Amino acid sequence: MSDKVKFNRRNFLQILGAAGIAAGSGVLIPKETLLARTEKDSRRRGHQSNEVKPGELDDYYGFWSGGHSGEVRVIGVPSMREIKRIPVFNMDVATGWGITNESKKLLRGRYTGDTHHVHGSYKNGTYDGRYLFVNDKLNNRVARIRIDYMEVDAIVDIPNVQGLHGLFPQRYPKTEWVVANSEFQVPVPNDETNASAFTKPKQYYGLHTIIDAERMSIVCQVLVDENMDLAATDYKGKYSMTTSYNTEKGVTISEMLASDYDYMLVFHWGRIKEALRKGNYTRINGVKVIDGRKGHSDIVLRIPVPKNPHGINVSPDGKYAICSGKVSPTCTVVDLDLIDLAFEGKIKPEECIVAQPEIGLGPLHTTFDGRGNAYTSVFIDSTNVKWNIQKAIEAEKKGEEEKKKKEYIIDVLDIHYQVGHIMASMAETKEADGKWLVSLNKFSKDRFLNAGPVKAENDQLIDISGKKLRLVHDSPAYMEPHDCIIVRRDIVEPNVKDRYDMFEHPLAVTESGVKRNGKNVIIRMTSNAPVYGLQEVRLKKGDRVTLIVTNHDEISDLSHGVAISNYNINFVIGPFQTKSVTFTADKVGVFWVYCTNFCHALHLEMRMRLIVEP
Ligand code: RUQ
Ligand code: CUA
Ligand code: CA
Repeated sequence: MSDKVKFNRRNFLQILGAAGIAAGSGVLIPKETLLARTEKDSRRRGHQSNEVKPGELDDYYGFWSGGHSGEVRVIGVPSMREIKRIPVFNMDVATGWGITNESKKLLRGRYTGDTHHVHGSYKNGTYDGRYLFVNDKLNNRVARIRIDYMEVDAIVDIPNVQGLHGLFPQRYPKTEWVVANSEFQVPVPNDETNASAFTKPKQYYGLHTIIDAERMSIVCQVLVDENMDLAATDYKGKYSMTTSYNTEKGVTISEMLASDYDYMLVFHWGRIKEALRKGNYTRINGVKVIDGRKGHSDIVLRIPVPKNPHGINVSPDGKYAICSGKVSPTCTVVDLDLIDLAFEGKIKPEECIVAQPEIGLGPLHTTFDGRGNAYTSVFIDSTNVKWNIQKAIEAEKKGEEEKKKKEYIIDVLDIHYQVGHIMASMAETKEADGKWLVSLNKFSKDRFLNAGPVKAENDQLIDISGKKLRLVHDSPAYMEPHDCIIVRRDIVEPNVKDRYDMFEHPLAVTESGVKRNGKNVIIRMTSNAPVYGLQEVRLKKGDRVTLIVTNHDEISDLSHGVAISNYNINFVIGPFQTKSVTFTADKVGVFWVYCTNFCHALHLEMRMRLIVEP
């Protein structure tokens, strides 16, 4: 490219940038300017107004897991506008995810998933804006999304488990490990070598999997008797934790509810590392499995928690882990500073519990405002309950009479209806800012136009900047968003790129052309609005064809589509992106390859022919 062209392009991009069109490139807008702009945008809206006017941008990036849609969504907060869907475990024809060779390599034939928990990578207890991690409860995988492209770059299979559910990254000093829990107990290994265990549920186990976040490979698994539901890590890099609701090893509902107490489990990372060093593990399906069962090692601490607890969340000051009771109307507050003493046997595990405030019927998840308050979602009552952690601890100390007054409860907000997860802005970090809270309600019933028996869900936005909770917005959500995180814009935005690094893809095409080797044909093609680098390609029936396309348009947002008529091939390439697809030319005739993404006044003319001869 000549200097002259480069110069002109810069100018053009700067003009776009000034007009607010090319926002999102760290190259063009320095971080300071972004922060100032965030503040200006929210000031213009007035104090805690959720209105985001045309031309203004949201203060937060919300990352939503998509549940059984298998995807992750990007939602602007506080506008609650859906900005993007990131295909993860699902096929997405709009982008070509699951159709191109690149995505097929990651998905390996499995196009359904169930994303529950999406979390960001951390540095020193707050998000570093590099990655998101998300679980697949269905096919037992963990995917990593790189934030610069908002695209999945790695998927790791988790063997030996089922119901891969709770997931949480290490928060301190940075995310080297990500932990993921198995909610369903199964025989380990779960194959013909262990068939005698199939009908003996007492020989079913759960596994706490530790994943190397950089390599996206498995470090080890810790075997326990219990099932494991949600996951959390502390703010010191010492422990991961989980709740278990099936300590009974039941296989029916009534068996899982038999006991009045289940556990919060704490995993001692120092001792896990020691076991790995000393070789205290067995290999099962290629993975190092450490025995963490009761009486077999001192790696796991079991704190009794009343009846089938669900969520586990750590307060932003790092002091407390809060287990939400589900079947019990309480939340259990565990003092994390006491965990070491319990591991050393100096106090009993139950002595780590400092409060058990009564919250309501069916507490599921708890989030925080960074001002000492907790917010718990209560499923059966359909409420969000704001309560003060310190007041709950004081009431516990003073005894039953004081507890009954429930002075720790600050406000109760009715929501519509049946809330699952609840999340406040930046609440999973030490920078929790107590501005917005989203209540992810499973039922919407009559809140939106009736669109048939299967209805949208209802994500409600709540202002938590004052003493009382103030409901400000309802948004229908396509099923089934499960959990979310709300991340300050200045952490994410400077990392987001407007174009791909062209040569990151080893097959990037710089010159269009066709190469034949017997029946194997490689078509290399560029795209530049409004033309492809080739006008026609001649093929023979039965040819094995690989089509590689690189988009040479670098203007922000100038993407092209590549769709091959009647060949079931459809994908999109962003600026400087390369994608490829391999197929057999099994249909004879003339087939138009056309652009699906409106890119130019002559977008409709952007097409070429594949001529497949008999
Ligand atoms: S769980 S509604 Cu899959 Cu996150 Cu609690
Ligand atoms: Cu290229 Cu439309
Ligand atoms: Ca139970």
